[in-house]
Amino acid sequence: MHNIVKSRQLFEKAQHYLPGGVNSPVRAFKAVGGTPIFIKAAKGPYLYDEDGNSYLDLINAWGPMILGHAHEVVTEAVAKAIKDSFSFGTPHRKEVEIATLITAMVPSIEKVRMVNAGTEATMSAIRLARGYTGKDKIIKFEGCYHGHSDAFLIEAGSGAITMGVPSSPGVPGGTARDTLNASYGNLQAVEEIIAKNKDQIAAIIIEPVSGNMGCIVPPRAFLQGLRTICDQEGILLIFDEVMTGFRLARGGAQELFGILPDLTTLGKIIGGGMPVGAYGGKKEIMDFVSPAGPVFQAGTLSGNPIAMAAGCAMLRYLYEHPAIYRLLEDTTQNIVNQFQINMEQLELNYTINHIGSMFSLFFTENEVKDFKDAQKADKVLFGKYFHAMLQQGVYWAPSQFEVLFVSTEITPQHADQIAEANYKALAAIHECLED
Ligand code: KE4
Repeated sequence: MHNIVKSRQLFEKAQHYLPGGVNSPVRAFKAVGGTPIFIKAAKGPYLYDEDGNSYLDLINAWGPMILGHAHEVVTEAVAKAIKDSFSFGTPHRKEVEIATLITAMVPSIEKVRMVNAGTEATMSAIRLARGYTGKDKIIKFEGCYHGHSDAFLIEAGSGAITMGVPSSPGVPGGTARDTLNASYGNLQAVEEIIAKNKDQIAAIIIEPVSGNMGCIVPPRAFLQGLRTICDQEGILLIFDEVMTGFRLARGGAQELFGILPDLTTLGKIIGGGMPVGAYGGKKEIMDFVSPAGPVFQAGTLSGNPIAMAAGCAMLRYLYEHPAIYRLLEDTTQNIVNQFQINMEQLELNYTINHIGSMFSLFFTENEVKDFKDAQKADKVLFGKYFHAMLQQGVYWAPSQFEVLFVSTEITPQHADQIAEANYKALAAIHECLED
């Protein structure tokens, strides 16, 4: 067991002042048990904790750190911007620069509004869709996560017509009525919901590749089917690319699949690690947003100069170095290939889903195509695996229902280290480590 005394002390104190000792639930290790590790610094592919342990990072701050930690392109841009103060509350040139980059990179975005988090982006995109169409209901998919605004904290009710029910106290029943749930990948379910709610649906929102029930890549035909049905029914198609944006390609999943949504929500990578989100799409829709149009949305720190400096540096680098996406894909394929070899040697057959630099190892031998499949994974075994990897210096996501993100700083040597840790962890939790 590596020494985590300082993390334990800090967590003990944190729980007196912060709910659960954290500022975002998944960080508390509830799904895997044990004490969350307090990270002190990070550089390249490594996290360094308060007790001097180092870890190869496969979370990368839940996606943003695609270039690894403290990449000089981003740190230098922030260091320069800080000299000019932190926030003006006025228009400034970097807002124009980042908007120009986003519209150049994301195929469907003609105009964009900068906000401060993915949640703010999706919440605003839904309000815009409702304002633009004059309709109230939305369709989301079980297992997809779009941030914590009320409209999304709704799970499929037991009712056959998938009437939503709040998945958190504090979400009013009235809100739940307007959120309908379908299962991921099931176009027929969407068609049935639309038929039962004719001319009442403003938008369908989806993670075009799921990352929040683990990695699930839907058939392209499913996404194309959503595009077609939205065109037929006057429904706006919203791709929530907070995770996949700038991650799967410069233009995200919509570039990879060649399917254009009406609105796109963005986050994570867009801020280079700083608090930034955005929503954007066709001009005629985005011009409904205040002050150009009647749909109100605002934010004191939206377009903050320091965050824009980080985001501009990150996006400009990705725009100018498209070859990194092939590098990320090759690194991820290398890791997945070695994991498969490990499982063959250990006579295990767990499911790995991956695309680009996103992957998940599900502790189930079934294929994982939707949330119900993902829920069949053995979460206890996952928890043991998580800690076995942590002990070997690999920081895995502390939940079976998360995805791993590979950064450009993971070299073939690091991939070998991760694969070796994976072998030992699988062997240990199955107690079949050869002598
Ligand atoms: P934020 O408000 O956390 O910036 O973004 C919400 C969000 C929206 N849409 C998608 C597809 C997302 O993945 C997220 C946030 N993702 C989680 C990871 N599962 C963030 C980690 C956390 O909640 O601490």
